[in-house]
Amino acid sequence: MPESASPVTFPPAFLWGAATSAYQIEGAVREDGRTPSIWDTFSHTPGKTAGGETGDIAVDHYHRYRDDVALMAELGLSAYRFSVSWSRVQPTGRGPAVQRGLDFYRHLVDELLSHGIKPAVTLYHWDLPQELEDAGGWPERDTAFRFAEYAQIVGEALGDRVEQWITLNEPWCSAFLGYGSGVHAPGRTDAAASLKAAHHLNLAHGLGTTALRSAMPARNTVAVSLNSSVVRPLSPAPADLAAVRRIDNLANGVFHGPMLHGAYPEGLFAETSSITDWSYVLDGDLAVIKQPLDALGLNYYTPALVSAAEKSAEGPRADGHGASAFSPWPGADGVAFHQTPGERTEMGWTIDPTGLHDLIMRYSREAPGLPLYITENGAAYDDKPDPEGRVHDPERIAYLHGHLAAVRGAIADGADVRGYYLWSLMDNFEWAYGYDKRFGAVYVDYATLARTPKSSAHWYGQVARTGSLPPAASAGAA
Ligand code: PNW
Repeated sequence: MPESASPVTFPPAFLWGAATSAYQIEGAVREDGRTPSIWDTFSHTPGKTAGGETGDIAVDHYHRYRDDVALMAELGLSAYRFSVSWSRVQPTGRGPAVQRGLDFYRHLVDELLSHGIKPAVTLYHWDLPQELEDAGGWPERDTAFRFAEYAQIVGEALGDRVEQWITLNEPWCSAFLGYGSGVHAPGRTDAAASLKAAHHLNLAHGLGTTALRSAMPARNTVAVSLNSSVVRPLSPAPADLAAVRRIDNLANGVFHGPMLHGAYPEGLFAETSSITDWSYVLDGDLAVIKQPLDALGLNYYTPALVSAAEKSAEGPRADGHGASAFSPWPGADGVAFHQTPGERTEMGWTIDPTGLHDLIMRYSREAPGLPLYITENGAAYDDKPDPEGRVHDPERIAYLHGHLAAVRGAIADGADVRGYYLWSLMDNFEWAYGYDKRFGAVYVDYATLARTPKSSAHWYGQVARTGSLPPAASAGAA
């Protein structure tokens, strides 16, 4: 066998997981005391999601979690990342916890552990209790303190059996898609509010990390999952490099700056001074936000390609973040987004595994010594069962193969990557896109809610069981 065809082996303790989030899979939105989150309200508002679709039923994981865990075990996964629905646990976003809400997650965790699957809990994957939004939402400082209280409650309830904790998932999406471009809940389009939200999400991460640590055994680990962008210049011209720096501040530095270094990135305040004066960054906040972390989660799908522009085009922006006349990039009107050349997935996102390698190496330098996890990576395709009911998705296998090879390459280059969570375990509610975009390794028939592992699920399970990547040539054939 030629050298290039030999399998690529991963470190023995490497975690092979899949990821989901509460609102995207659970359904059962009115059961056991749960109250609406901003995503219930948003998805029930006409015109906000494709076809008016909602997470009311989603894939009914709330009632099918036992079967779903059995399926994960059958496939051979060693880890599972899921999120807790805040309004299931604290219906008003404050005050005492609802025991039945906590029980669901306790049962889920016990089921995972009994199958030898390591749970990783995300506390916040975008579903703010509606009552807290009504009180001002993330632009309101108090929301960060409410999050810390919620973190304490969940930490106390599950800290004896869950070791891996993630405070926030992709705060960039919460702040800038939720309050800036408005394509995500709560659908506000207010640039100043989006920056205020970003600061209070940072504060929530810091306060939440401290609360978790006080509530749990010291052996547990706390991390955050960032959808840190790989931002590339259209040309090496100084103006394009300046555009990269500007977007890098708004995509990455605005979160990792305070969280990892205790400071907002240089230039950010000046670049956004026409929008906000940042007076809500109070003395002591940055020390609260910069908590020692045990790991960093990186979510990666596609890189961004930018250049300097006279003035950004009117109307919907072609930067891959959904159609909105409002930008999710406050103060960056002088930046144009371009389509990265190459093959794309069903989301229109260009497939570029070198971006994942670059992202890992960047954070290896940004946070030396901090273990990294790829907490999301995956692709949407227009999967359809064949006449025998089997679902063949060679494109997804090729995508996963390329990105896992990039992870392995980064490890060879010295990065400390400890695990990989495929997005997603199964097809689910893809936010504003509804059920149209299928990210799952497992196919869901939305008429019956039956689950069928796609060929990529079998392929990935084999990788997980063996801890090694087969030659690329066999990828499509699995
Ligand atoms: C992430 N963007 O969402 C989320 O964490 C998942 O819940 C989601 O299903 C998955 O990726 C696929 O979309 C993102 O516009 C949504 O840059 C939008 C963007 C990035 C991530």
